Amino acid sequence: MTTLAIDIGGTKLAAALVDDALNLVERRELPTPASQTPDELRAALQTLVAPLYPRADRVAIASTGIIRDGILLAINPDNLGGLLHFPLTDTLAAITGLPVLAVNDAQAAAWAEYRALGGDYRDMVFITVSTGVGGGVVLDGKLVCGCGCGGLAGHLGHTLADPNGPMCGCGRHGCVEAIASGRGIAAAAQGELTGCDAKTIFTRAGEGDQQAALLIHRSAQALARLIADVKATTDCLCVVIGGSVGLAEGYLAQVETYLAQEPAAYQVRLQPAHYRHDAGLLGAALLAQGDK
Ligand code: ADP
Ligand code: BMX
Ligand code: ZN
Repeated sequence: MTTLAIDIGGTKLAAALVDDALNLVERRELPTPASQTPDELRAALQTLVAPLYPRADRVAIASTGIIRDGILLAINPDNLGGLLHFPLTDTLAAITGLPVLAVNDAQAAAWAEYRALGGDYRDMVFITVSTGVGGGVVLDGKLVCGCGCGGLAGHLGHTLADPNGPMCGCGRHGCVEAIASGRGIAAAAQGELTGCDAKTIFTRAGEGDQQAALLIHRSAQALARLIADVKATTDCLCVVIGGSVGLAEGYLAQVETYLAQEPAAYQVRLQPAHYRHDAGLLGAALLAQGDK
């Protein structure tokens, strides 16, 4: 069977065809539109999948947001141009005429990354540092998705980093996401970095810009503290980091340095996502294959 896998992030949309052996072909990307109404996202998804879906048997979506009954509900609508609610599975079913499965992006990526560990661990946690900060938790070999009514399980980006920190788009002050995410890094930029996105801030840091370097350190420190909390909560032996900020050159090493400053009980093995930027696509495809 061929799966049309789709990854909906706050910055980019990706899609590819995935076969049963998890080979990924014809990967396409488009920017995520920023609009409070669903029409632009629907149109972008249509454009993205049009060349692919005629060769697919089913659709598997890894999407930012809480996925409840096939509907995307943003906990942080700022990550989606203010869009709060999107009928995700119905939209893709209408476009493709195929059966559709949708799960949270970080949960999907967590599953692919857990499988990639090859049975060495019973418990692991995946964290994406991207437009936002997302999380997926695997405990005792099972992906934690919540009770089915809430869908909030694993939303680690909305745990507290600093009660006096910046307002998060979810309505809470000082979430990890408000500080560590790509948007959080960009939002704190001042002076000549005002208006730069996180990618540009990483480039400037590489060129020796002190403010840019501090913004990245602040993100890495918040992430390390979150990881220590994750260790205390789950006692997992491995935390896998993904997302374009998480995978940016030098970032994981900074997180490791900050984590090493925590007491011994909070130390945990950190590694970059095996599937790099495709973890969400492949995790959704695996879940659609019935792997769980
Ligand atoms: P999404 O959130 O849509 O899944 P990404 O994982 O690419 O997408 O994360 C987007 C965020 O990562 C943006 O804030 C962007 O500025 C930042 N980013 C993209 N590429 C890089 C890079 N090479 N280095 C550092 N940050 C990056
Ligand atoms: C936000 C939240 C999570 C998501 C995470 C990473 C929304 C729209 N998204 O915390 O569900 O997993 O961002 O998403 O509320 P990404 O867009 O950075 O990949
Ligand atoms: Zn929040």
